[in-house]
Amino acid sequence: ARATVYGYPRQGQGRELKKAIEGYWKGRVTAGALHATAAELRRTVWQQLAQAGLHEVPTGDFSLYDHVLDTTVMVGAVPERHRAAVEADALDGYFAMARGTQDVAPLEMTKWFDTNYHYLVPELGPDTVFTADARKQLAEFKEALALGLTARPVLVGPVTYLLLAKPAPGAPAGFDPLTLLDRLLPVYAEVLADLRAAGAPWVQLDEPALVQDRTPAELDAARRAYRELGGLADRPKLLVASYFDRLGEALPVLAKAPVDGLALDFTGPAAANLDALARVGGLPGKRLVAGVVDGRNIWVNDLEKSLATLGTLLGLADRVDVSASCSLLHVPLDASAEQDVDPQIARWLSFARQKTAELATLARGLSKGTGAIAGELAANRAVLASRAGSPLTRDPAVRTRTAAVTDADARRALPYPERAAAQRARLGLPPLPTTTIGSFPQTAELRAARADLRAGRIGADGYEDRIRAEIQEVIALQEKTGLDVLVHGEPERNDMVQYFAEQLNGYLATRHGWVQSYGTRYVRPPILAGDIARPAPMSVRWTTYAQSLTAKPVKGMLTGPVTMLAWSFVRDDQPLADTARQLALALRDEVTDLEAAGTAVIQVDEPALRETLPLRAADQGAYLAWATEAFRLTTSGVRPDTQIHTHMCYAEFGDIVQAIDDLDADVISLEAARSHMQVARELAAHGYPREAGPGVWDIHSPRVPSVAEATDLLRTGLEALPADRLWVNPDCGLKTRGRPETRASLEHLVAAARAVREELDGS
Ligand code: THG
Ligand code: ZN
Repeated sequence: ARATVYGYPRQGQGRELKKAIEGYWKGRVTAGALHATAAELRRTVWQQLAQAGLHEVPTGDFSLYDHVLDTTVMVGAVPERHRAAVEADALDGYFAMARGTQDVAPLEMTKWFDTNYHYLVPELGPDTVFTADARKQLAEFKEALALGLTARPVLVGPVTYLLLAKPAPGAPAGFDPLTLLDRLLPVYAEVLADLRAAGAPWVQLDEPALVQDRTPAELDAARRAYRELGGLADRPKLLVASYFDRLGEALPVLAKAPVDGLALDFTGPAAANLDALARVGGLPGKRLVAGVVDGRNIWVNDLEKSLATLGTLLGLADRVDVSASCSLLHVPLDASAEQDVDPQIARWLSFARQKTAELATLARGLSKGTGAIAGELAANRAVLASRAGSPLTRDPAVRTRTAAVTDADARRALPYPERAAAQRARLGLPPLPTTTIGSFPQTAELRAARADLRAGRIGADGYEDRIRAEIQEVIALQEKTGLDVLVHGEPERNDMVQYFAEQLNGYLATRHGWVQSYGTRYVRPPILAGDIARPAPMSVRWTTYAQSLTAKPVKGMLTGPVTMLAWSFVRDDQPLADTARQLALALRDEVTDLEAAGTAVIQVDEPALRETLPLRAADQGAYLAWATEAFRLTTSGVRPDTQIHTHMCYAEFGDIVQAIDDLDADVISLEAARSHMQVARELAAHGYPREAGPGVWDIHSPRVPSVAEATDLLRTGLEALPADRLWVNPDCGLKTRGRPETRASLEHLVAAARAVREELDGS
C-alpha cells in the first residue's frame, strides 16, 4: 500500500504566496518574482511530502487564486467580458476574472461544497467553445518530475466542473451547463493525452459533486463521461476521486466505469461508502485510494481504527492505497508551529504535515503489518487516551445548563408583527433604512496596533485608545454619509469568529493555523476543544462606546452559534448539535448584556448557515432543526422592541429560505449584488414575512458601484419586497475594502436610497 494526498495548503508557512500575489497587485512584485515564489512553494511541499514517505505527490492542485478558475482556463471557458484582458496578459486577465476591474465584474464566488473555501463559478452558455490549455498542468507536473518524484496530476473532473457552473449572462432561461458535456469531454481527452505524453502514469479527476443528491440524468452524464474518457486509447490511468460525503447512487456508476481507480472518503457520514462498496462487489481489478484520515479536521487520527477500515477494504479492491478524506487544503500546515498551545492539548492536534506522517504510517502498517509500526501505534493510543479522559474538555456547569434548555427558551415572546410595531416606535427609521453589515476597513494602523499590543510595545490602555479613536472615525464617517443604523466598525476584531473564540472558555486559538478562504484571504479557524462558557462580556464596551458618540442607533454585532461552529475546527467527540447549543447559550448571555446596556438593534451574523448544510438531502432536516434552534436560543431572550438582525453571504440561499424564515430574525441582510437580487425574488416567492436587505454593493470587488447601479438594484429589490420591509446595505462587511472606496460607495448607497425614497413619495 502507498500513501498519497489529493492536495496541500498552498500558502507556505509564512503565507509567502499571499504576500507575493498581493505585492504583484500593488506593483511591488514582478510577475517573474511571483512565479518564482510559487514554484519554490510547490517544490518545498513536494519535497516535504516525499520525505515524509508519500509515494505519489499531487500536482496541479496548486493555484494562484482558485483551482476551479484554473480549470476554467484549462478548458478555455473564459467569459466574453474577460477575453480581451486574458489575451492582453494571461496573468492579469486571470486576476481580472477573479477580482474584477473597475470596468468588468469578476466571476461569482461561492462555497466549495460544505467547506470554508470559495471558488469562482464558471459561466457557461450555449455559445461556450471549449479549447484545451494544459500548460499549467503540464508545467507543474514537469516540475515535480524534474525533482525525481512520482507525480499525479489532479484535475477538477468534467462532471463536477459543469455541475458547479452557472448559466452565462445572456444564456437562455433554464440553460443547463451539463448539456455541454459532449463538447467538454474532447478537451479533457486532449489534456489527458498531453499529460500522458509528458509521462504521467496516473491522473486524478475530482468528482466531489457526485457525493450530492443527483438526478438520474446527472448520474447518466457521469456514466457517459467516464465511459468515454475511460475508453480513450491514448490516456494515463484514471483515478476518479470523491470526497466530503458518501457516493451513494453514484458509486455503482463509477465502480462499473472503465477507469483504473476510485478514491473514496471513509470519514464521518462517508463511512457509509464501506458497506456500499461491499454491496457493489468491490472494485475488482481497480485501485482504491481510501480516505481514512479526516482531511478537514485537526484531531490526531485513530490509527488502529483506520487500519481496521483499511483491512476490510483490502478484500474489496485490487490494490488499496491510503489518503486523507479530501485535499489537505482545508487544514493548516503544521501543528508543531503552535508553540503557545497547552502541551497537553498540542499532542491531540494533527495539521497537514502531521496528517501526512499519519498516512505514511498507515501505509507502512498496511504493507508490512502492525508490527512494523508498533511504536507509532503505542504513541497514538496514549494520545487518544489522554484526550478521551481529559478534564479540559468537560465543564459540569455548562452540561447542566444545556440539559435544562426548553423549547420556550428558543422562542421570542411576541410574534413578528407585534415586535415590528414596537421596534418601529422605538427606532423611528425612514422607509428603505440604510445600514452596513458591521465591519469597516481593517487599516494598516489597526493591524499595527494589534501587533504592537502582542509585542508589548503598547499596553492594554494604549491599545484601547487606538480602538476608540478608530470607532470615533467610523461613527463620524457614517454620520457624515447619512446612514440610518450605524455600527462601531469592529476595529477590535481580527476575525469575526476568532475574536469571540479567544474570549470563550473551551476554545483554542492558533498562531499560524492559516487556511485559505478565497484567493489571498486566509482565516485561522479556532479549535473547539472543550465545553464552551463565557467568563465575561465580549463586545459590550465597544458598542456602548460607539453609542455614546451618536444619537442614531448603533447595532450590536455578534457572530452566531452556527457560524462559530462552521468556521472553527469542531469537536469530533460529541454531536455538533451539542456544541452548537453550548455556543448558543454563551452568546445568549452576550445578547442579554448588550440589550441591558441600551442596545436597540443587535445583529447576530450567520453567514455560514448554508455552508454546513449536509450535502445529502436525507441529512439536511436534522441539521437545519438544531442549527435554527441554536440561533433562536441565542436571540430569543430579548424584549419585543429590541430588533434582531442577521446576515448571510457566500452562498445561494434559495434552498434554505424556510430555514431563514425559521430563524425568526426581524431583519436579514443578504449577499445579492452579484446575482442581481436573485435572493430577494426567492424570499418574495416564499412569502417571507419580515424585513430584508439584499446587498446593493458587491464588496468582494474593489469596484465602487455607481448611484445608478445601486438605484437599479434597489428598484429590482422593490419588485420583490415592499418599501417598509426593504433595507439598503452592502453585500457584506467592509473589512477587506479600502477607506476611499468605502466612503465613496457608502455615499452612493445613501444617495440611491434617497433617490428611490423620493420616487416612492412622488408615485
Ligand atoms: N471569518 C472566517 N471565515 C470566513 C469569513 C470570515 N469565511 C467566509 C468569509 N468570511 C471569507 N472571507 C474572508 C474575508 C477576509 C479575510 C478572510 C476571509 C481576511 N483575512 C485576512 C488576510 O488573509 O489577510 C486575515 C485576517 C486575520 O488577521 O485574521 O481578510 O470573516 N473565519
Ligand atoms: Zn457577509
